Amino acid sequence: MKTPENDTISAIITPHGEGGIAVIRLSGPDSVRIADGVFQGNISLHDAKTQTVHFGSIRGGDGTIVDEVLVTLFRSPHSYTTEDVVEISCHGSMFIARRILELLVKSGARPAGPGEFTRRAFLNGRLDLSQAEAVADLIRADSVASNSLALSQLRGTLSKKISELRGRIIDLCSLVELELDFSEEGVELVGREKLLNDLLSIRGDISQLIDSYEHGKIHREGIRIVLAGPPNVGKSSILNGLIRENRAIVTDVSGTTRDTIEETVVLNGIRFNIVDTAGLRETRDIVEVEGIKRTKEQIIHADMIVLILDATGKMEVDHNLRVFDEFLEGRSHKEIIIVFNKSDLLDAVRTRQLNGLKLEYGTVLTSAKTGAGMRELEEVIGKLVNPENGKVAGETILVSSVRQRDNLQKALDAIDLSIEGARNGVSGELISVDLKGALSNLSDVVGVDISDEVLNNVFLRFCIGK
Ligand SMILES: Nc1nc2c(ncn2[C@@H]2O[C@H](COP(=O)(O)OP(=O)(O)OP(=O)(O)O)[C@@H](O)[C@H]2O)c(=O)[nH]1
Ligand SMILES: [Mg+2]
Repeated sequence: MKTPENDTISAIITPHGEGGIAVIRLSGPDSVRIADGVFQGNISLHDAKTQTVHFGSIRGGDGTIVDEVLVTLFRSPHSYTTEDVVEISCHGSMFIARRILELLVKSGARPAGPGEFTRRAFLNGRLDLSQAEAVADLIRADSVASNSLALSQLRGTLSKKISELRGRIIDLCSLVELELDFSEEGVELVGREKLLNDLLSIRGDISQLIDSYEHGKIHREGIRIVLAGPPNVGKSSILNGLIRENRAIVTDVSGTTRDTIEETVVLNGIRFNIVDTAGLRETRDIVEVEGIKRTKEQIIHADMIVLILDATGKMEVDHNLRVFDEFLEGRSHKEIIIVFNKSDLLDAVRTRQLNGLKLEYGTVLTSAKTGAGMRELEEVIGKLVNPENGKVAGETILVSSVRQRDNLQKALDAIDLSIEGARNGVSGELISVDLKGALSNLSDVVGVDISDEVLNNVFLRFCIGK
């Protein structure tokens, strides 16, 4: 565990801008003294009990009243950071909030850095690192799925699982090591068979956690869908249809969209980031060329591609697929949906033809103009998302950061070495080295004995006031 820092920090913890109230937080050993220096209420905070709220005013250096405020006192350890915390709620003007912050800094508080309150909560042992990461995720949550995932992690589901795994490895480790003490006598305390089975079971659990990262990513960041296709087929109209808003400009001029446009829609609790792109075609227009370059980059980074074609076009499906082959290469068919748009312009024969098309991709016939087929498109998109990912059950354990996943991967590699050792009859001594490696990797997931560099990286994701 790192040594906790012990100065007193302060920051405005509400969003910058006008609001009903703004809150300035102080945390550290001098919080109460510093707050008392600027606050005038019925009692001095020095004499107040923990978790109490007090009405009064904040006075500037020259004695003038800056604002009327409510002050909330949290005495150590009953606070977010476990230190003495004072929160001053003033009227929601940034000007007033900054003036109060300045007064607190003049009285000895240090302006807090990004994520510093949460960092202290971690350093003081109130949260482990995976829970601290969950705080950042929770603040960013914008769908039911990302909300429940972050909350479940904050409540320690991942931490509990890691601690259970560590317990199982420690048990194995001590048995293997005890065996070493008796090695002269040739005593085998854990049968090799049992050791191997236990290791395989631990391996299974770690590997499941690693796999859960991809699911976690979907809940946190959403799924990136890129709408691509030739110009004028109705890509922007379909974007507008999906987000139910006239966001992108639609005209009958080919090459209307020149830059990428990204919008978010939540379907069935999952967030989709939908990107409308410039139509792909040969062109000399430099703006359009740049737009097309961006389209190609978007296609590379998409989780899912909706290739939109004009349903009234000649039998151009094969041709278009060939043109798009270059971008779609290496993609599983599951990640591509083909949409034939402008179905309202089709005659019955052509409609039948298109409906009868047997392609390896999911296909949908739509009319962005009348709305026909749009619901079906949403359903096809929804079905491509693994149904398992559609819901986050109350206590599902999902790994949510690359950092956590990488440490789990290292633990898995170490367990694999120990499995190999156990299979090849390697001595307990060597097996215990690998097991200890795995233990330390698992500790890193929750941040026991973590380096400053890793810590700084984690808290970079926070903003000031968190
Ligand atoms: N009849 C009919 N017209 C449509 C439909 N969808 C789009 N359009 C029309 O087709 C034209 C092009 O639509 P956009 O949505 O701008 O097409 P786009 O693919 O974004 O075009 P670019 O941005 O130029 O690549 C516009 O005049 C739309 O009104 C449809 O389903 N039926
Ligand atoms: Mg467009």
